[in-house]
Amino acid sequence: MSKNYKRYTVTSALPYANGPVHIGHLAGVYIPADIYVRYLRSKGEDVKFICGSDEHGVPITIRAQKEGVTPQQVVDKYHEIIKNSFQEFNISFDIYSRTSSEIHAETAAGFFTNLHGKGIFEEKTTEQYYDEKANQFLADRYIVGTCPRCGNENAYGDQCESCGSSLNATDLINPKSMLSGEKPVLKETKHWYLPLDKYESWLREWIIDGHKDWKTNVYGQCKSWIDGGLQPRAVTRDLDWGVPVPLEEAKGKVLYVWFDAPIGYISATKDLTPDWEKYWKDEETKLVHFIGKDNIVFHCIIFPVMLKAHGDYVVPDNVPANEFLNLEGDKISTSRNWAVWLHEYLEDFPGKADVLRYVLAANAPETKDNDFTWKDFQARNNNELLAIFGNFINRAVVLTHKYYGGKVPAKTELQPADLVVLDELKAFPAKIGDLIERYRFREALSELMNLARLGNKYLAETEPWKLIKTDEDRVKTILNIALQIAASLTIVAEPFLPDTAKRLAQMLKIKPDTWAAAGGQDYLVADHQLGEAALLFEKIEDATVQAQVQKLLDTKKANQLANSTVAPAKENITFDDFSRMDIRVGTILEAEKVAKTKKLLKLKIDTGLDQRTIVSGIAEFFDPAQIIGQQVSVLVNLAPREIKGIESQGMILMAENADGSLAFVQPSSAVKNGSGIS
Ligand code: B3M
Ligand code: ZN
Repeated sequence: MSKNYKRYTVTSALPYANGPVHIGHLAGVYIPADIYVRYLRSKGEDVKFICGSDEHGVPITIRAQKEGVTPQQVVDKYHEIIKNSFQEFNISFDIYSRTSSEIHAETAAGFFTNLHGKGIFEEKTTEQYYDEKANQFLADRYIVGTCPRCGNENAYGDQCESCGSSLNATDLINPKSMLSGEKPVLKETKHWYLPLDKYESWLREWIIDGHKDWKTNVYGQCKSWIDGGLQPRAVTRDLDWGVPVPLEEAKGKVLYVWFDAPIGYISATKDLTPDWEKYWKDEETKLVHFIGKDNIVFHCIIFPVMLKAHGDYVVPDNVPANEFLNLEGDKISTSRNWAVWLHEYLEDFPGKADVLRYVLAANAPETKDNDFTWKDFQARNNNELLAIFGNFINRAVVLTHKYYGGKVPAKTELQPADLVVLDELKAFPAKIGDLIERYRFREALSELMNLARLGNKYLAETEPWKLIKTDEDRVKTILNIALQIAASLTIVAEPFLPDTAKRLAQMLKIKPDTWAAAGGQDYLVADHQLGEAALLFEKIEDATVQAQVQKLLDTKKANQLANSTVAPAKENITFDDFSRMDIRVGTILEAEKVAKTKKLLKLKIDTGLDQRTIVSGIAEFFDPAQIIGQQVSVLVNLAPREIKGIESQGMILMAENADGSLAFVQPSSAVKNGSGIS
């Protein structure tokens, strides 16, 4: 189904403005989209690259409530942070808009009105949970209760994060409102539904028969949704944050965030240009959505059904969704702070946006989930960007300065080896471009590196630094050809490494040219004066990446502390059971480590009754010298036990922190040794 298109509308998922963006976002969505768009522009195509913040939905209101601010304040804050991060990584949107804007509210409401006028929606009254104290219906995320599958007491109304089951709020045992803590009641409410089921045969024809070209992960998910039987979906919600439903009888209701967010692509285009309609309504426009795999159903089924129902719009030609990127073997998580945040990366690696772009594109989770590790980051910088790309450019430019004052020497007679290299050079742009057009960005990037490798190898094999004494004509040809490769790199590297391409072009003193110029053997004319040689990449040291790994280890530790649960209560005992324990206050008189053990201290304690020896597993947390003189609580009538050959006569009571560290249980002011504890 390849069509001849005249223009492109490329969208990338609108990030929720409830937190900053991290490497997972970049690798999965924004870098692939940016590579694609920069390539199209370089080809001279008419393309609009659309994005913006998704500012509605429950995640935003929950964050607002947690921070004690309004939803608008939350989105204002994160919209700016996200927008800046994208700018710093050179994601070249034509517009970065937002869904809390006026133009969006109008567009989304207008879209709803259009479908409503056509009689598309089904209206249904159902029972939903309602918080009588807070006087509002509860979104699924606002209800917690016990998961009927696994017993987790903190499952949400839509999902249990413990066992991963997706739930209905009414499945929860002991549901509680997160607003008031009260038990919610069921109450009738009316909503508007998009009848996906009525579009099944169209979807089958359009996707199952018509889009076998889509990525297998995308096609497979669509097929399983369609085969599983589509249900009408409510497109309205009882919430006060969102685009109001434009109907008199729907006062207090808003459009469901997944109804309004994709319309955000349209309103952002309107925000960009008065000429927006041709980017959405003309059959010669190719619409492509870049998203992560969790958004497939919305972009391949629900939004296309909306567009189809409206009737004036084109539907996507492709939705090249990616899988997920993990971080050092664990799922990236905003709530657990398990992420490399873009704004933090640039604080630690100023000027190195391209390095991260490179590593993330090389590792993009195109066909399966992938892992980002700092070690790989370092290796790719040092062994690929620096050793291959940077080294090649540096050699070519430095030698030209050394032998020819930085002027491009003219080619002389070409030898067979030169012709092979020039042929290869010529073939690269089409090879790279073809991979980009098929959304195979990793392979495209590795072909780009192969072009740098070609140059590196050519110089290594021809050794102009040796020939300069014997065969100057050869040296001229060799450097000329090497510089032609370097010049082509300014073009074909640009979609992947825009900063680097720019710096390289400055070094070669050439203006950025179009894709068609790449591969040419006379792109740089003889006598053209180059600029000064400069290093494109620098080595990343072990200590630098170790510091990043340490940062993650600290996060992990903090999470363990925060998540470690308090041990469940033990069975009840009688007062008699308790009073059989004889607990006294004593003072530590002596303390020493027990030889050949890590954890044990041998203590001499004055219990008021006697002086006795107690062996205690506290050596990891206390320095023997520091604890002498401290008062402690001692269970004195515990039967003596032999520990490492020492008779231990009783036990010291300790409080254990969540991380396993220990503290003495002691009276808040000094008391007489032997005082009873009861
Ligand atoms: N904000 C979900 C997400 O960030 C959602 C995407 C909207 S795209 C129209 O994963
Ligand atoms: Zn569960």
